[in-house]
Amino acid sequence: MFSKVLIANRGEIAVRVIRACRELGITSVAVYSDLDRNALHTRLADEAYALPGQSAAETYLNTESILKILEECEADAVHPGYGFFSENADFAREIEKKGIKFIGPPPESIEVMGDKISARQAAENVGVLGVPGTTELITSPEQVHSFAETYGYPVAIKAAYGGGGRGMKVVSAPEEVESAIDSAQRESLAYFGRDELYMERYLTAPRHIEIQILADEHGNVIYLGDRDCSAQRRHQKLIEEAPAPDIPESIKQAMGEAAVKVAKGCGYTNAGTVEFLYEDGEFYYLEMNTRLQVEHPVTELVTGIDLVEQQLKIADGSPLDISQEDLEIRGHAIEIRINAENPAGGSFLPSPGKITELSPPDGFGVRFDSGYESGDEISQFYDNLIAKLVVWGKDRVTAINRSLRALSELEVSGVATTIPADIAILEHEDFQSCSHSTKWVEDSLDLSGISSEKESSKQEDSQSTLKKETTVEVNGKRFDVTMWVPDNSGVERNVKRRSQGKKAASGSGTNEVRVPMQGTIIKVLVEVGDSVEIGDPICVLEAMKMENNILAEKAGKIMEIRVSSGDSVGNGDVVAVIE
Ligand code: MV4
Repeated sequence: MFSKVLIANRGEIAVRVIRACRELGITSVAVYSDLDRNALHTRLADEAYALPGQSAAETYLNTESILKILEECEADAVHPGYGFFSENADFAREIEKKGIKFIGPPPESIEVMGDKISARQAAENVGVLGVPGTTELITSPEQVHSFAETYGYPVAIKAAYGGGGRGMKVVSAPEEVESAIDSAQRESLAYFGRDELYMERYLTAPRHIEIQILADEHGNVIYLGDRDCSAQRRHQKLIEEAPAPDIPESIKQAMGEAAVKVAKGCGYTNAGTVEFLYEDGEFYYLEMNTRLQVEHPVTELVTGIDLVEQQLKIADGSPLDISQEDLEIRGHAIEIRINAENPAGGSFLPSPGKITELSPPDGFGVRFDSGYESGDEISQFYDNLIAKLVVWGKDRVTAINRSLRALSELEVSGVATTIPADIAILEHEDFQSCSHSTKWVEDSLDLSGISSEKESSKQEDSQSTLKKETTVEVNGKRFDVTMWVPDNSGVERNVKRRSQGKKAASGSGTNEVRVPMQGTIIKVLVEVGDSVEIGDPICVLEAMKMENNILAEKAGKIMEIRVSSGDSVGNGDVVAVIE
């Protein structure tokens, strides 16, 4: 086995590989940019070397810097993680020229799959078919017109060197073709430096199913079941699961066998993923990803196989120690991506900044792969994936409920996150009944009611607490209540609410007095202009057959009252504003 592995990556995937190395007794070497000098992966690795600079191009995408470190540290292999150099044939060649093992497929396989036309051809050569389409370059609009006469509209015009949906245009009528070709070419040239195009019939509501494969360097290839990654927006996946639910076993087996054929056909080795679209009982080959994927843990949880350990063993020349017949899929796994993005209104705006508090969930069936800890900074320069919550359950319903339970324990403060969108998906009846597709989050999921403010941590804004005594009435019975409330008069305080799905209005609370649950206002106890102290009752909310006093969370003057007696209010609604 290798004695030292350099991990040419950062964040949670670098951490994932470092952990696997440690378990196998391999010395791990991290590389880190200026911004990552104290990052989790830098701290966890046995050795760490600086990549001077900030941007990805200056650091994690700087071949020269990485090659220099390789000479210095004397690693015998490089794990590229995902993104960055993971699917770069030139980088793999540079590494291997130095006699260092690239933990991934041969450069030739990366090249075949990197060009989507040759990838389509490679699959066709072994009898695996994509969506009806062409492997010839589009040179004129007439080609698209005549293709559409046979197969009908819509037609997808795709960039041969595209990725992540870039350079793909969908046309629904002949008059749209010319300008779609132009814009697909422009986009592809801008992003990938090449502008070759091809086309396929466009499927309007497919599911995205992918097959994990492992191939050793002795000709053995197996598939490790399937994953469904249909819950995505703008080609960024939000939630993935294994096995893909509600697909006939015969189809899954056929997809698995097709994936193995494709891998064998291109001389593939190491871990890889073959992507398919599934619609109306048919599946179609889409492309092959020649790297370890973000969502690999869901496959690990249902197969019990450590994919990074397998990658290291395969790269070291070992034959596969698992056979297709021995492989068993057990239970159901769900991965929830926690990105530093604000999903409010479906916008998913990046929310870089300092994570003031990160408190991971725990318990049976819960795994938390994080690239960060409390106090770490999410930089605008890199991918904003904070962590992946990966949950196992005996079946899909258990896994969904466990995911929601774990999300209710998870606390992230300081940056906005995708958590409210993740909850909205998991709680949605379409997701639960598997009637979603790759278009569903963007076209059908209503994210207008959700918000994810940059919450600040409790420790930071509650320097001290005040003991307050008051009385409340519950069901007509009087109780004395003692409260310890934050003594932060004048300091902005954020109210944190967890696990409230669509209504996760984790408000920038501060001046706003909000109700914690749905109900009816039965009495308003203050008037505009009144001065209130922390803990003073503002109004009485009747909810779940009980009367609840809604209290002021800061001292000040009542500036606004937004409700009156008899009003119905929802979870998180503002009843008054204090200044
Ligand atoms: C398609 C398609 C429908 N029909 N091709 C998007 C990214 C690129 N890698 C391939 N993509 C698609 N190709 C045909 N012929 C729909 C998509 C697609 C998609 C695919 C997988 C996961 C999410 C997606 C979201 C939108 C569109």
